[in-house]
Amino acid sequence: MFDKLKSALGSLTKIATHTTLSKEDIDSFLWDFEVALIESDVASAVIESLNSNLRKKLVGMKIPRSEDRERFVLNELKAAVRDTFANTRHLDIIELAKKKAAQNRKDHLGPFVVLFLGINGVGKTTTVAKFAHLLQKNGLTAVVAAADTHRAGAIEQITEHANRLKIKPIAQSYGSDPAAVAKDAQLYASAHGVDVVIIDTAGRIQTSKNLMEEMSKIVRVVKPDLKIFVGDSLAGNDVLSQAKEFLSYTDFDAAILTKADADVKGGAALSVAFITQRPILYLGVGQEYDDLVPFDLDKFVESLFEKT
Ligand SMILES: Nc1nc2c(ncn2[C@@H]2O[C@H](COP(=O)(O)OP(=O)(O)OP(=O)(O)O)[C@@H](O)[C@H]2O)c(=O)[nH]1
Ligand SMILES: [Mg+2]
Repeated sequence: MFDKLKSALGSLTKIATHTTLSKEDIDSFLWDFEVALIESDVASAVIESLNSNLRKKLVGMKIPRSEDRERFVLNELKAAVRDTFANTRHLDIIELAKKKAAQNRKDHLGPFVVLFLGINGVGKTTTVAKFAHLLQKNGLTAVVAAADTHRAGAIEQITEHANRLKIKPIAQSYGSDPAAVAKDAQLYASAHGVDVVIIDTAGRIQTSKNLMEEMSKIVRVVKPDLKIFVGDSLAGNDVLSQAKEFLSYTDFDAAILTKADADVKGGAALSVAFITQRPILYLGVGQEYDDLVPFDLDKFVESLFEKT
């Protein structure tokens, strides 16, 4: 991942031999940096903003004599990239679920409700199943709501996952109101002391606007504790327009990017985090239930600058 970026970095550390970084020093590096980011599928809006942040921060910067030049420049660069994501707050979803479950056991406040959103085929249903499995590994109980009542086979697909995971699927028939299915699941979980409700939703109905309105309705009816956008790492710039649209209709809290096992470039995570200023919680890295790994932005930024 980001091999080009690592070589671009070499061009900066080599030129940083004087005490003050000049515009020329920075320009030659930023050109390489930009090419590396483009080749890594980072969105152009993200690249422009990153570059302008870096330029503002680095031009005219004095390198203290006592400092190791390369280390100094590297640290400033990392800080500038990290600043770009300053509003992306850290979110420990398992901790949140555990807290609500503990409260629920005491005060019967109802289950922790997590809504999954995203367009068709990105991996929502698979991620719902992986997430249920993760909750189980953390000692939490869950039900899944089959709130994709549109696509043929969707109810059977989530039911099959639920059966394999030994959790209860809450389903109605095709064509029924997804918000009602989600509400049903919430009531079932409340009545049976289940910790978490996970809602699987449709990815396509007649129009994108219909889909967004359907999602907004589910949000109004069940008031989820957490709304998670699911995007496909391989979708390039499309994932950004999807993220923006879902953000404006549902104001989701966080994102999960799937198919990162095939995403060698790594730009999607950077772009989605930047554009939405929402944390990336996990990456899907395969089709097995355990193939959901935490995403750590700090570590990711570090990895951009690792030397090969
Ligand atoms: N390699 C890989 N494949 C994945 C991953 N996540 C999902 N898939 C595959 O992507 C395909 C679509 O996954 P689904 O979970 O059905 O996607 P969806 O978003 O629910 O699709 P709709 O129900 O049509 O909206 C399936 O073949 C999954 O096995 C992942 O992290 N890595
Ligand atoms: Mg699905």
